[in-house]
Amino acid sequence: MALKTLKTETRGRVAIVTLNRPDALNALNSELLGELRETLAHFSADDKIGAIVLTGSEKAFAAGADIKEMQPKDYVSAYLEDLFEGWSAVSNTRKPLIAAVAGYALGGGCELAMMCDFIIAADTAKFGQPEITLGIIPGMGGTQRLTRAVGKAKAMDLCLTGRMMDAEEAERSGLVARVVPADELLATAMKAAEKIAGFSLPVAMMVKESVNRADEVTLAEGLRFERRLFHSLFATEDQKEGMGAFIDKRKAQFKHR
Ligand code: CO8
Repeated sequence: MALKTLKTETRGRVAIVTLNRPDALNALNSELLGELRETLAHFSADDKIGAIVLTGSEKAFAAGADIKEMQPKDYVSAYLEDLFEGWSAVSNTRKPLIAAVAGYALGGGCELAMMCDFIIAADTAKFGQPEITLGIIPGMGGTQRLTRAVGKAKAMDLCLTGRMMDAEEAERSGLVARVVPADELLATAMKAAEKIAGFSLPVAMMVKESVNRADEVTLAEGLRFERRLFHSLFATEDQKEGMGAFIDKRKAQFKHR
């Protein structure tokens, strides 16, 4: 497929997907959504890929939903097309997905980063939910995922004032997993992705599924879910191999990669 709004590349078992609308600071329009959905579906189905890195440019991961595309919409069309529902394809991606964020991650850009499994930020990153300044509220999880990530006080502060927070504050608040110098961003994200992609793929996918459950269910339900997945892994060759390799003092060669 010829892509207009994204660039893709594979390095070993890692796919790198780069948002590529430089003239609009990677604003997220429907064309980009279509291409991203197709790209994620493609890499999800590719046995040779074990992890995906989603990134943008030095200046912007993404400066939000495309305001120019959104501005003329009316209530009925937004409701009928279930505007932005299509983005749930990102959070429904089952393979590990890392956001590597430099520059602006605003509105839908911040929400897109939060749909990934974790965020590695450059020290230049700026996160925010400025929708209130446009007369709307976040529409792709900003009031929900951000609140779970940073707590009510900071989520209210960011969503009500529309201010941006820098990478250091984002790490301190629990929104991002690590902050690195901008020129080390992609290498750091790649290293993490390569590490993940070297493990057993079904195990990494179960980790993801189980951690995500923590946001959705009670502690008792979550613990039960985790234990059932845990038990199921004793039916796999990768559990025998992983534990056998430890005992033999050698590197594990997982079959299901
Ligand atoms: N939509 C469309 N175009 C944009 C967007 C955007 N979100 N952001 C930047 N651009 C365009 C600008 O219009 C400009 O285009 P042009 O050169 O044709 O005038 C170009 O990108 C460069 O931008 P600036 O000149 O403004 O660059 P600055 O460096 O001066 O400023 C900022 C950078 C501060 C990031 C500024 O561009 C800005 O404030 N952008 C808008 C940020 C924003 O409000 N984002 C929230 C959008 S609403 C939203 O995301 C709702 C989420 C709902 C779900 C989303 C699902 C995807």
